[in-house]
Amino acid sequence: MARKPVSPPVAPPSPRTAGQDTPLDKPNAGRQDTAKTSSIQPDTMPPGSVLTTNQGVAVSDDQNSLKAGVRGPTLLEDTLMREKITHFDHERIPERVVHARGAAAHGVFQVYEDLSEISCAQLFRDPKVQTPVFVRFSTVAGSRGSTDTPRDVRGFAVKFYTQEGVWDLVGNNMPVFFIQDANKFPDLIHAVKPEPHNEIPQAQSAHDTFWDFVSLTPESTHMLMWLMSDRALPRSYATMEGFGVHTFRLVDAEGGWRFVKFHWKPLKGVCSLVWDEANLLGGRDPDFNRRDLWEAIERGDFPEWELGLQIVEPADEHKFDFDLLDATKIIPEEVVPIRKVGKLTLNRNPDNFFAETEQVAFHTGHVVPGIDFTNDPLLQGRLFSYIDTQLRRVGPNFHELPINRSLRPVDNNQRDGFGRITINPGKVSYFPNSLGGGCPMHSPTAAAAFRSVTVQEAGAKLRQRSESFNDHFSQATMFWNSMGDWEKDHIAAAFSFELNMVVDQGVRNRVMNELLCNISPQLADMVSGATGIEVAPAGTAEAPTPSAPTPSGPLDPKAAELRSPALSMDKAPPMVRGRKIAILVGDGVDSALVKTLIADLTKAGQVPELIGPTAGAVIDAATKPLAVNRAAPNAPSVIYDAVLIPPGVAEGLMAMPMAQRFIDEAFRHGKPIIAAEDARALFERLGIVDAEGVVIGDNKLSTAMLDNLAQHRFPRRVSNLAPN
Ligand code: HDE
Repeated sequence: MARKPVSPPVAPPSPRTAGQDTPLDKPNAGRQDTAKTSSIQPDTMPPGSVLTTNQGVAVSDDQNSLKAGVRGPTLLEDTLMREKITHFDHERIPERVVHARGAAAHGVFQVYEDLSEISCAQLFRDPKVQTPVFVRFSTVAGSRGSTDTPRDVRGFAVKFYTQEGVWDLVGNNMPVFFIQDANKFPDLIHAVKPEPHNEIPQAQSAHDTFWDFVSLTPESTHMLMWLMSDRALPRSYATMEGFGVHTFRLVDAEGGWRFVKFHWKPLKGVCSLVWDEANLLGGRDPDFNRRDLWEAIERGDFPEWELGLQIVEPADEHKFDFDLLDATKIIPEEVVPIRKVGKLTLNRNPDNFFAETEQVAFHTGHVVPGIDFTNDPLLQGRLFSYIDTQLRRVGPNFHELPINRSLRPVDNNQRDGFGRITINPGKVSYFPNSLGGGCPMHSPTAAAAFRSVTVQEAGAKLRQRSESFNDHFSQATMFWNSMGDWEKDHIAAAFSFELNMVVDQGVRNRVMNELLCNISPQLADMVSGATGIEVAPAGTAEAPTPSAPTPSGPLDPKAAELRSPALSMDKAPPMVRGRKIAILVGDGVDSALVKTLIADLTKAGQVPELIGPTAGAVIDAATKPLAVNRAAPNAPSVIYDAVLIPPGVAEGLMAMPMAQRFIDEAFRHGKPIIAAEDARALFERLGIVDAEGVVIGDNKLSTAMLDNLAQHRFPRRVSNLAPN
């Protein structure tokens, strides 16, 4: 039977408007979501419901190829099959060289107030304007089919569809980067990607080539601290900070400018997974972050971030202990406060992963009037790389794909190329011209067009790094100093885990004695204890190889005092919506209490799920069935944020090793646990009593749970140095 068409037919685009639809137009328009219609005349069918070829010819049998006899060979003449299979064969485009695995969503950005005193960009000027955005989050090292939760940097790329054209803020969830000069990027990525002889390991930095490279690249030290911290294991995209990383410029209407660092501050606070949990999730739910983003948006729990700006006047450029053009440095928030200027809200899931999330093409060079670059040598290289990669990956007309289209109509004399969509009428494709009335012509008002800032640039032509880029350790030390005790434990455990995966003794020693010892003797000792790598007596460490730049060190006494409390995650996040709560149930459960609990938690914006021994139902204390959401074997504890055990089920759980493993894992991962009094014996058997964040004996279950939930995790409870 024919399915009802999902939308009215769409008129073929007029030549002039072809290619001008935007990702904001209702995306279902024109979708060919059809079913088999063999017995019905196409012209009596509603438009859009008949299966056709790509040339619009109706197809009556799409399930059998054309053969010479029912048991005979397939004919070359079967153009229907050949078109279908050829298209299928060409379905893949090259995955991104880095950031291949990602998930994305649509949304809006809006400023709180008129910021025209610092930027003439239209999206910053009018608090009434909602600028549509598309945001793609990603991991860096893994391929497109890898898991969501490896220890890795996360991409945080925002495409703003402003009235003045597209602005891409292509950032990460860490504010610094591994290298200072773009020329090193291919080496960094070759080192961190799976090793080329056997393509192992997938999506991990825990292998020889990565640590070999960074041990010879001391400028990566600060970034390593972020990578080894729990920032590399975000609980969800909605609980991640984002950073533009480089110093950019904001430009006002008069051409005056200031330096700026961009920050995204999540309204849900910053929350991470713990390492063992992230590892298990890799197997139990490889789509963990992607699913979380999708489900949150579907239920209306929209992820939100505030845009923060750190502004530095040009006159203050050289007032810092580091160079503003050095992407391995942050400006501590305590030194230049972050001004929150607007809000980003993600409120719509993509309709098609490939058309939108895969084909979206970001480029640091996509800026609008009011935003400009600096000479950061990493940013300068990116300005070349991103357009190059889009040409290779998506093709020269990538800007015409709906997800990449500018809201402002595009008009220029560029023509043709693979996949051209726009049909440009007329014979004029050059400038200057008189035959086309001089169109398209230069913008009559320079202020409304893109202008690069006027700055004096002069210098000898040379391949050299500025000496102001030489300090590679002070901010790594500052990061360490700013951590809480459990954060330090997690960082040391992460370094230890990674170095224990490294086979080459020379690499292990170099990381210890040339990087860690220059960050903090305490960190070096902790890692030494867990890896057996000896700390060389002062002054005896192997000299850096000649190809590596000379590190600044040993430990600068001034650096040992540096601190930036804002870097620590050791604070309770704001009470957040969307925590997933497992309620373990079995026969004999008090279902009235469970139903009230579910209603209360749902009202509070949380996501409770009932887990039973099998999918289906359990029989409650009043011998009535209570439907469950999932069966225990399909519901590992790692996909939940908290566990609740209502009265009446403990006896059943005692007989279920799987349930006990569930509770034990939740405990080891520091999750809030709350249980009725009758579960006390079960917890005693598991050796879990009197622990932080574990409440046993509250038969009402609700308020303590909510208080505990606000903590997200009880990290001091997590077993640290032994990940398993
Ligand atoms: Fe990227 N980066 N990158 N990068 N990057 C890419 O572009 C590159 C860097 C970042 O969701 C590629 O479309 C160079 C810093 C994100 O589609 C490629 C250098 C930061 C994404 C590329 C850097 C980033 C990319 C691969 C050193 C944080 C994913 C596919 C000069 C500020 C965007 C693509 C998305 C993607 C090159 C360094 C963030 C090859 C040469 C620093 C979030 O063009």
